[in-house]
Amino acid sequence: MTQRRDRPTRDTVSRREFARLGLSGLVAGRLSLDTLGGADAPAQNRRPVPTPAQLAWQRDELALFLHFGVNTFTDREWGDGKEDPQIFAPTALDARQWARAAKAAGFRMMILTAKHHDGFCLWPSQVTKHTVAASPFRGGKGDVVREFVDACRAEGLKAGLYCSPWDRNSPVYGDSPRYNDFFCDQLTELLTRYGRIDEVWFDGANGEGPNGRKQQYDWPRFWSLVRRLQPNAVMFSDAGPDVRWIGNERGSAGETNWSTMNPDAVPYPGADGPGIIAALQNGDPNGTVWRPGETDVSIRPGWFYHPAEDAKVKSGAELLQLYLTSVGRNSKLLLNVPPTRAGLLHDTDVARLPEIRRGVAKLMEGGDVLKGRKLVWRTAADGSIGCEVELPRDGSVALADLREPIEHGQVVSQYTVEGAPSSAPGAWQVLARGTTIGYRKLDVLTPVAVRRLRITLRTIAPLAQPLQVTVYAAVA
Ligand code: FUL
Repeated sequence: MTQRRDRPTRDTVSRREFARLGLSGLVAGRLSLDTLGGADAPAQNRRPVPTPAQLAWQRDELALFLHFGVNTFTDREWGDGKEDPQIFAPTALDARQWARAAKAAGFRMMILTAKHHDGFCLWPSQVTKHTVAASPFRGGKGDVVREFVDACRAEGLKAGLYCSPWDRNSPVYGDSPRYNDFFCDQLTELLTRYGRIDEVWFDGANGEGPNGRKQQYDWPRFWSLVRRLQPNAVMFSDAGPDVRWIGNERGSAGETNWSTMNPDAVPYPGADGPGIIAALQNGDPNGTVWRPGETDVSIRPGWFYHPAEDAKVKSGAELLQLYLTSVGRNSKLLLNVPPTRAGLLHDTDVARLPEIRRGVAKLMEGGDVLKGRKLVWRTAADGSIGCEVELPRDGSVALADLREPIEHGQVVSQYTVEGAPSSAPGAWQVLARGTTIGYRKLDVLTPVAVRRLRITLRTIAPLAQPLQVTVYAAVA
């Protein structure tokens, strides 16, 4: 998520000590970031489970990411903070167009870069002049965050905000306590002016300020503030606390993807070191907190709009693949579609978005071969759990959709889907196999004619409720 991963020094305190310190702003650099675990550490012998907000976040499956700001007008990916606000001049900005495109394609939330690393604020912040109020947009009276949130509400979408802690414009960046105050003031504006916000998105980029000093972020303070101002929002970062980065920007969650995490594995956003990416990709079956992975990827090569990339928008087939490697691997897809200089989503991108749903529907068009069947699960002597079903006729199957009852936690560590034809009932052939399932595991199946299906699982703790299994027939 970030290219700047230097490790600030830090000390740790216990969870109890943090609770005692409460929301104090005086604790910069003193707290371990795992003290704010999203779903709190489970009672002994109980595995972590999602909070209602984490569960809703996961079930939404698709969110649209919008990178928009001065970079849109300079054709850059990272601004240096010296941009003249006058360059921010979208001519036809229409946030409803963004929201309509998202909604029509099945997206449930949009997340806007209210502030990127260049420090330019898309809302009229009172704590800096480097904002939309100093731009020609709507005669200096505009507020892109307001228009964005209003558009979300009008289309029934949830709203999320990205506020970059790295700020290359702020004169106090690097003067750690002062910048932390400044950043909290900005968060307070964003989280009190616009009604309900469902996700707050933090990247971990961390540079030096004009004083030559590296900024020490007070993450516990930021997170406490967000929790207090928007208790229903999930917070995203490399280190959660509610939702973790999936470890790459290619759109690919780990094939093994536990929603539980060991919070020490990624102690703060932007942490670097051996094992961090693997921990983000795979989670940890023995993790003490529920911290599912979010997969962020752009529909174009860059995060911001660049005219030169108009012919490089991902194809429908590529977008379907992203869905399968994110949602289909127990993650959530946060797909970036950057507004143009006009302030609109590009026609090509808008036309591609519905391809995700179309592609999924096509994989499912043969219908569920198990529809109306009650699966009977048996535990074998070796501890595995299995079920076997006879289908009405021979035919090949296209897709398996397996789901664990994650409101009770995640426990499946291995599974196999096998099929056998009526001509050779004992000749089981593997159609798909994998490790974790979680919220949802989607597998495109080996296309062979089968009459019987067998599903076998291994779990690391008892399943609270049976697995939900849907297997779609292939269409000839
Ligand atoms: C990263 C940033 O550096 C990129 O510019 C982009 O915003 C990406 C989603 O997160 O940390």
